[in-house]
Amino acid sequence: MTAAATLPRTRLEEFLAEMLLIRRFEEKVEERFRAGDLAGFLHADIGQEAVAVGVCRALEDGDTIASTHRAHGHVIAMGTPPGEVMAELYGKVEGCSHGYGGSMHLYDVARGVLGANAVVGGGLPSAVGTALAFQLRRQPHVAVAFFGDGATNIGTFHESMNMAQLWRLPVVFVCENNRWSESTPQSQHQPIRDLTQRAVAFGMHAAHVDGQDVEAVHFAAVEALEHARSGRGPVLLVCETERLTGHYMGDAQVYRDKDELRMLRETRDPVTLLRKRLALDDERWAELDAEAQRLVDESLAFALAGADHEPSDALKFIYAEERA
Ligand SMILES: Cc1ncc(C[n+]2csc(CCOP(=O)(O)OP(=O)(O)O)c2C)c(N)n1
Ligand SMILES: [Mg+2]
Repeated sequence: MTAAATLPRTRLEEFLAEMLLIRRFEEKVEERFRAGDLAGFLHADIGQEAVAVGVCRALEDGDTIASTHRAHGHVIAMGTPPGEVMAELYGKVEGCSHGYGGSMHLYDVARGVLGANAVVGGGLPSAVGTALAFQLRRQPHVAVAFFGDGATNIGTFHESMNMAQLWRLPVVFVCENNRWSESTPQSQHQPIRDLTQRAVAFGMHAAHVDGQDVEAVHFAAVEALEHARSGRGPVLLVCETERLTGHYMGDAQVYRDKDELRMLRETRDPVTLLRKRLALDDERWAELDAEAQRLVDESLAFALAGADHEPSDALKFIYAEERA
């Protein structure tokens, strides 16, 4: 990337529209959760939208992602219709995982979404396996794994990094460093702050980017993907980001400094930062916001009109052997 590289304004407006869609989607999910419609644990990616959009918009056809428990934004950024994601949260047949998965098990294989993962670090080995398949089949694709700072403490992270570098697999490991693992701050769960240091042990190429700047994320992702695609091996891309909400919906965040959180919301919100940078007037902003809201309302209507499973469907897709 050259220092002067910039994206055209129209492209940045597209990115803003997509980040806004994810933001409004998450807010609607939270509203429906609080109303008692949605069960289980739901993790919003409010504050991390620029990572999802900046990276996913850099992918090419045939590239794949493996996601985490905080997956809604990644999947929407991959092009899965928001209605199919919402329907999945409602357990409907029309959901992207046909209602069998829910929030932490979103799949859309046709669009390259090879699964969200409730198990922290679960997506990394899956991305490495996908990349090995690409390499063996001589396909020019790259597998991306998203994960958080907490996941870099997990065995599968180190095993995946090791094997990917050893075999020079086309993988980009995207760390969303929000400096929290549930209610545990980074200072209490890992001894280093610069997570690119994790790559040193494997001799892996690493890069570092401000995860609140969607353009910077995008250029860093383009560069990392090109590195991996051209056979030069995997890349660890660390995005410094902010979790501007609770770990899960309903988390009162009693463990968090309220003034700091307020300050982060005022200064590090990726949607506001891009809106300011584009100097959008109120009218244009209102237009973009109304469109995002319309798509979210439509997604909810789609989910609510969806079909519930029959009780007998519970036995579908079970691969256990039946013995007489
Ligand atoms: C193997 C495993 N250990 C613990 C958990 C419980 N858990 C769920 S999310 C989470 C925090 C993960 O932090 P991070 O990877 O930084 O992601 P973030 O939530 O910040 O996006 C933990 C510990 C889990 N789901 N899986
Ligand atoms: Mg984290």
